[in-house]
Amino acid sequence: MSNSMDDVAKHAQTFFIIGSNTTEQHPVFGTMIRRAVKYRGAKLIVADPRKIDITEIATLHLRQRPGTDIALINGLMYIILEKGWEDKTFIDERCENFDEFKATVMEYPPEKVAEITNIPVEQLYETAEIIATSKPTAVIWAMGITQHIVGVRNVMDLANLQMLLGNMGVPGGGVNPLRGQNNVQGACDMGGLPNVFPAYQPVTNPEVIEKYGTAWGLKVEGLKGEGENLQPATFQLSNRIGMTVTEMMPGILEGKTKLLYILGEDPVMSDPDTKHIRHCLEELDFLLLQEIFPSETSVYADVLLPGVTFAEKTGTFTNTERRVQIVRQAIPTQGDARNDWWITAEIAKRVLNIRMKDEGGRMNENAPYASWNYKDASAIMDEINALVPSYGGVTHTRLEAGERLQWPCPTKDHPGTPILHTKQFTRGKGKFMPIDHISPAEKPDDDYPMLMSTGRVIYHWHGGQMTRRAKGIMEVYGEALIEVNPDDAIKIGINGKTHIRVTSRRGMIEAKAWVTDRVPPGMIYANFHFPAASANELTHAALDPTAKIPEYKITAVKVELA
Ligand SMILES: Nc1nc2c(c(=O)[nH]1)N[C@H]1C(S)=C(S)[C@@H](COP(=O)(O)OP(=O)(O)OC[C@H]3O[C@@H](n4cnc5c(=O)[nH]c(N)nc54)[C@H](O)[C@@H]3O)O[C@H]1N2
Ligand SMILES: Nc1nc2c(c(=O)[nH]1)N[C@H]1C(S)=C(S)[C@@H](COP(=O)(O)OP(=O)(O)OC[C@H]3O[C@@H](n4cnc5c(=O)[nH]c(N)nc54)[C@H](O)[C@@H]3O)O[C@H]1N2
Ligand SMILES: [Mo]
Repeated sequence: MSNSMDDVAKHAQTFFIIGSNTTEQHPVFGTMIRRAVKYRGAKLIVADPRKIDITEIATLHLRQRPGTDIALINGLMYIILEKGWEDKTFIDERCENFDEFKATVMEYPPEKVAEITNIPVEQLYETAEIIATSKPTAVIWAMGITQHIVGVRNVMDLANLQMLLGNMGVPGGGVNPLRGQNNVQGACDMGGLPNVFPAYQPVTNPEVIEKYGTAWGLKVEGLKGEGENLQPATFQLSNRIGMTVTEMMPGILEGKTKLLYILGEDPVMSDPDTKHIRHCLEELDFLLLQEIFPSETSVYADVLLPGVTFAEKTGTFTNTERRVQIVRQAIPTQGDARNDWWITAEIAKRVLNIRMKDEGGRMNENAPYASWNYKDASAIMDEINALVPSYGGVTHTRLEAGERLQWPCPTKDHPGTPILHTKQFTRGKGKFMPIDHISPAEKPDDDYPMLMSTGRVIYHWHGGQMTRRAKGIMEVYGEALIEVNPDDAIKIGINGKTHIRVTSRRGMIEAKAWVTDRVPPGMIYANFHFPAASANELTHAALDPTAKIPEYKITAVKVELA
């Protein structure tokens, strides 16, 4: 998030929630927004094809056709420009490329947008007026925006909207993606991405390679070759961009991936097109899985290493508003389990030794962070403080003392940064991007006439390895339910029966129907919490070209009685 939860809950005059089931999937923040709407009178626009819980308190609920968000956002910006509601000073002083952007937006008059999105023209005008006049507006989104082949373009267009309205760098405004997993933000910050080192420093930047190579003892002068062919050589960190998960899996069948080390993921449940994933894992040479439970994926593992749960570890999680939070070990480690960081370090040491031996080099053992012998989690944080600029001042000591720190926090006396981009953007000027609507990869047709959207329910967590083990939860929600609109239920002939069969070009599942107007006619909604009826048997791996995220939100399906 560019802003903070407290900040937008306190200062936003309007919340524009687009593609986030906020009260069910982010209940803490959802509650803060609910209170702001109920007690402070803040306005709330929800753009979501489904009638999710938070729409009950919305000023307006826009029910767009799935996969048409760009048309919607462009349509709103068209009206804002038509009425002269844009923030001219902000655009002039802080942004560039306005004219090219405007030319694209002008291609999206309300009538055309209504046709693409199925949102009435009057609602478009009403929405534009609310977000442009009850300022600042905080834009909030999650997977309804990103899990599309246009995920990145959707996000860029929301940034366009906020620059157009001058809602960036101000309290109560901003672009606010809600991060999902407890530490997904921290994992990205620490370089858990194929193209960057920690703090988003590109792996292709020679200065960054030099910096980390030196610190980690991996920039060494050595010798290469054998016997008489020994040559002096410099070893350094690779500057090659790696693969994303969604490239590694198909990479198995292309011979590009030989070995996988999976840490806390259950791809048989969570990756698209389960049959294909199972096939890939069968073909894989070697799978090392680090887990807290046997999972659907563990049957494919050659080696299963027991990591520890959140309750057994000390360390930090970085949340959606860039706040680093300390967690402390509450119960003793169970059985043979070990800290995840310890296991990773032990593997890393051995891999490094083998690599060095193969290449004839030697690590520089005097380098400050070459050893991988960490005493505890705070020793890892010391290294982060030294090497990751935005975390420079986020020390365990400060966190233990109760300081609430949000990065960037470069030094030990820096208070942290609740709001980003207050004076300028990371690249300097904010660049308006001309973004056109593109149709989803798969469209309903004669064979598969309905559209399936997928996501979560409040009671379960992803593949359900943790929540399906909780008795109380299973009593409340013990099997997969598929949301079906009453009109469709009549057409399918449910009429007192309970179970439906859903088929896509990849597979088939059978589950109980939940007949409800939460979904519009023509659309069903399924989850991936239960192996017996996981939506991912049906989904497909059409990827966003930049982020490589799959289009989980749109699959063409056929629905019949089971
Ligand atoms: N209980 C629970 N909470 C969770 C999780 C969990 O598994 N269980 N997972 C966590 C994780 S990792 C994540 S990423 C988050 C996800 O949090 P969210 O993204 O809020 O949840 P989703 O269920 O993926 O769906 C988001 C919304 O997008 C809507 N949607 C579908 N298609 C479109 C579209 O084309 N356009 C728009 N605008 N909206 C669309 C759906 O109707 C849905 O309401 O939740 C986190 N919180
Ligand atoms: N159809 C469809 N598919 C989706 C999505 C969707 O909306 N629709 N959403 C996608 C999204 S946003 C996400 S984030 C993914 C999530 O997908 P996954 O990350 O695969 O799912 P999780 O169930 O969160 O976690 C995987 C495993 O981590 C283990 N685990 C938990 N804590 C620890 C720990 O501390 N250490 C170790 N070593 N293991 C641990 C659990 O036992 C679990 O089996 O699913 C994606 N898949
Ligand atoms: Mo997620």
